[in-house]
Amino acid sequence: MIRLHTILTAAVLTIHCHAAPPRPNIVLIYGDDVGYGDVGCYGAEGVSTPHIDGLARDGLRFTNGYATSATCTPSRFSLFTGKYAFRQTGTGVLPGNAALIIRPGSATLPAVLRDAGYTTGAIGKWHLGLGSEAAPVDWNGEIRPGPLEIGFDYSYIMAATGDRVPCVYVENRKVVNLDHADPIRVSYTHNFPGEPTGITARDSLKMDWSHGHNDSVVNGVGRIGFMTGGKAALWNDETMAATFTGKAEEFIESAKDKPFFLYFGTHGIHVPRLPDKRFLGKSTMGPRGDAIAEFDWCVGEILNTLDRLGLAENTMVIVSSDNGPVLDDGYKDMANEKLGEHKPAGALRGGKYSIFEGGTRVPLVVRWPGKIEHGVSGALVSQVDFLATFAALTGGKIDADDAPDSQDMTAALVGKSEQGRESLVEYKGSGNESGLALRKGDLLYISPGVTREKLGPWKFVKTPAPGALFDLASDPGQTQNIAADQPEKVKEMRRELAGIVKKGK
Ligand code: NG6
Ligand code: CA
Repeated sequence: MIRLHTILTAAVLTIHCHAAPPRPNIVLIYGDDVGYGDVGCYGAEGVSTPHIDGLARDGLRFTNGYATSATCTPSRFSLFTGKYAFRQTGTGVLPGNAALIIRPGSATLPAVLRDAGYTTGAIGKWHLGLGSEAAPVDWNGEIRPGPLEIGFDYSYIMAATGDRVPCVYVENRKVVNLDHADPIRVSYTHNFPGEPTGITARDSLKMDWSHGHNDSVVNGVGRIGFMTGGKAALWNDETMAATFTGKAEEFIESAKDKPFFLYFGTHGIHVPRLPDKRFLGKSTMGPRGDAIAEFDWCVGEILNTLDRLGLAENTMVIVSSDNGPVLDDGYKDMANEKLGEHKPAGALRGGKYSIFEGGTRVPLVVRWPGKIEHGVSGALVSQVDFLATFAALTGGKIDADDAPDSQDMTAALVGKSEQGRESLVEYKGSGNESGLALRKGDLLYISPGVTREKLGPWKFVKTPAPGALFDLASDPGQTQNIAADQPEKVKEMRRELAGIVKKGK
């Protein structure tokens, strides 16, 4: 009798286990401007990234993983909405006082996971706007709509970028450490009386600017845009990585009893590159390389936290980036001069802002112990797929109209298949429909237009009609435009790209 009971219990348990396998926590560590060649396991020189390399060793490293766009805002827009950013105007690089560009209540990545029972957190870089056109943000009041209105349970963010005002952290709907006797005001058109700028106070700057970045001075650094007030709330660039990482760890700790999703958008390695003093000299490349070392430290801290809490086994950790690399992006931080042998985009042509491969092909490393195959995968995957993929992994629901460009890439992401997407669209990220490319298999078609190449000083390159064609298998550096040899292929891919663009209309 006892034996039978034991067997029955075991059988029930087995059935139960099959019916509801534990759903993984998902931690997405999203670097800023980290190029395809910027981490050790992708060939970096002059800096080591042991934590990301370890993650790749224990997981899967993708050689054809893509951000959707070559700048931040459109890439994050696509990541959260499952929609290519060229489908919506106004998704180019946003100022720090822009309105939220994602519709509250829509089926976003965090909303779908939250509805599936996940606790969702957004820590770090936001850059998707806050407030609405009708009710612009008052930084001294309740800041909404924002992350909490598009599906996050908790947020601790910077509004835009490290080089844009307002230079304060926003926790849920409030500026952190705000003294109401010293209200914050922000403008992208005019300075406030008596406030120094990067031009008037240039001699006092701790890091000089090379282009732009000469409006308000915060923490000794010229920024884009003007602000006044909020002195007690101003951030410190040097402690930003530790601040965000600490908040990410607190979130994991508080959310650990239910499945959770953490979007951790690091500021590293965007400008201004002012890593904590512990990282100075950790690379041979000056601030840009030291910021890579700091970014790797952030990854290590998150992995340690998962280990400490016994969560590593059932957590899918993803490390990637929002767009390709850039050297001098407006501050004199010696990024060009101290580069040495390091190739920020690896063998790829172009980088941030460019329609060439270096703009959107980025590091993508995924670890989920025991659940995914180890190694290197050449499957073609895009971050626009995370919504459909994570929905499939977690039992989240999306309707046919939601996330129109997102495909379920679970099999590719866990290494069960080398078969990723058949094709994907790459985008310069200019906020309109110009600067698109279609990758299909190993072929890449680039539409006519002008784009940047080189990592600086930039060179502008024109692609004449009917566009350029490259074979990325034999020519990853895109040195040979084979459009003239394959006019039929060009026509076919041009037509296909036009069809994808039209699909959303
Ligand atoms: C550019 C800024 C650059 C960076 C970029 C956005 C100037 C001269 N350049 O306009 O420094 O902030 O916008 O970067 O102002 S992103 O990674 O957020 O897309
Ligand atoms: Ca970026």
